[in-house]
Amino acid sequence: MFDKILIANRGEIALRVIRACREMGIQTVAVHSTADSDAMHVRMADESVCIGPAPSTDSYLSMPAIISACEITGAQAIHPGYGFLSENANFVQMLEDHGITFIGPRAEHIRIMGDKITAKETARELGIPVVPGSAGGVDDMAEAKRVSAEIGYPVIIKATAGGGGRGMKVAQDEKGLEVAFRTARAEAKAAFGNPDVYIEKYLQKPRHIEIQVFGDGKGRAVHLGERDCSLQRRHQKVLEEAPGPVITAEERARIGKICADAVAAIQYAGAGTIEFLYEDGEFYFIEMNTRLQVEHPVTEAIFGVDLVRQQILVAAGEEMEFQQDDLKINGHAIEVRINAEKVPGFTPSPGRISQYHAPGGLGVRMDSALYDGYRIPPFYDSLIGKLIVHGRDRPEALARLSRALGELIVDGVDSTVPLFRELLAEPDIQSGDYSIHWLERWLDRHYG
Ligand code: MV4
Repeated sequence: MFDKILIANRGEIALRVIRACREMGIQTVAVHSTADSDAMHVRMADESVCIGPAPSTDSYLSMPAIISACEITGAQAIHPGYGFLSENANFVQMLEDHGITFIGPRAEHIRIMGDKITAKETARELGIPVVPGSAGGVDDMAEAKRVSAEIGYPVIIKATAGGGGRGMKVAQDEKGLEVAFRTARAEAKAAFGNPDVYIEKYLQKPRHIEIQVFGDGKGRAVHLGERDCSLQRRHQKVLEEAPGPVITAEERARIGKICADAVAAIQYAGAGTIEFLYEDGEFYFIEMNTRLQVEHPVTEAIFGVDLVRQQILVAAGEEMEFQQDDLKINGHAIEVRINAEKVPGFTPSPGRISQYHAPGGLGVRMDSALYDGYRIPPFYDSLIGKLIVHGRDRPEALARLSRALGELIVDGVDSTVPLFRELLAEPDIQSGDYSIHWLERWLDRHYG
């Protein structure tokens, strides 16, 4: 096992990793920018290294600075958290050259899943159901029309280099396709330096369901059910829950086994998420994320596992501590993302936290790096906390969420806390009747 791990991240996820390390008796190294000298992850780690100025390109994204910090402190492994360098195949390769262990999958798997066409092609070959669409890229209008007529309108045009919803265009008919295809390619070239696009059948009212998988890197893998992440705004998730309110035990077992078998077949190492659109009882692969996700705690809550601990074990060449048969769902969990943002525009609201009080009690987990008097710097993501509740069933989780939101105090900046109090009053949220479009429509109706 490692003696010392460097955490190449900040905020709540850095704390999350430090906590797992501490329970395993592993020393921790925090890295930070000059803007984060007073950050909680720096205080909580055993050691810290300043790796550069405030902009993340010069600090949290600086591979030489992070590798130097490893060499200076003698850290043997790096946990990347999410975002930043967590899905950078070149970084993983560079670490290998320096004899540092990356706590995550192999560079090859990150690279495959980073290209959306290769990812979809690989998923299809591994037996994962995919959205009907073009076989690979589509580079001229005639082919775009042929493919679209074959799969039937409406269709969606996506950038190969895109992801996270950037560079997508919907076409209702052949007339619309002409404009959509041209703009999609132009925008993809401008945004990603790569004009390649592919075409899929457009699903009109799906849910976003993602399957948590975990592999030991030697051909054994399990699934840990699904999360429903349909409540989102502009591709930013707002609330996530597990299990999905509309997924049956049979559906879970079936798609879960497909995903676990697929990642076992490629000897995938560590945590991964296979994202699907779900409509009319069918799952359609869209992407795979080769990292620990922001919303992993809802899965941890219902399965009673520590995913970060398992990531560290597997990276050190040890066995994960469960098999598929050990993994039984207990109750229901919901996470809400607390962002320092002003609703309804979701404009960032950095500044000084004049008062912070975390909720507690049975079934409540608050993952946050906030403290009284902390100054939220304006340079990074606006996520300042995640409130995760767990109950015996969905109604109990909802009641607990409402109770915990009542206890939570985040003063001094605008936040998404009041939004959640409003959302909980909505019958569709109480019943679980929402699709990927629900929140944007609700925001339009309430604030539009
Ligand atoms: C789609 C789709 C409908 N049909 N693909 C958006 C992000 C990217 N990961 C995939 N996305 C979508 N792909 C087909 N064939 C609708 C979306 C989509 C979406 C997906 C998940 C969560 C929120 C979303 C919001 C708008 C559109």
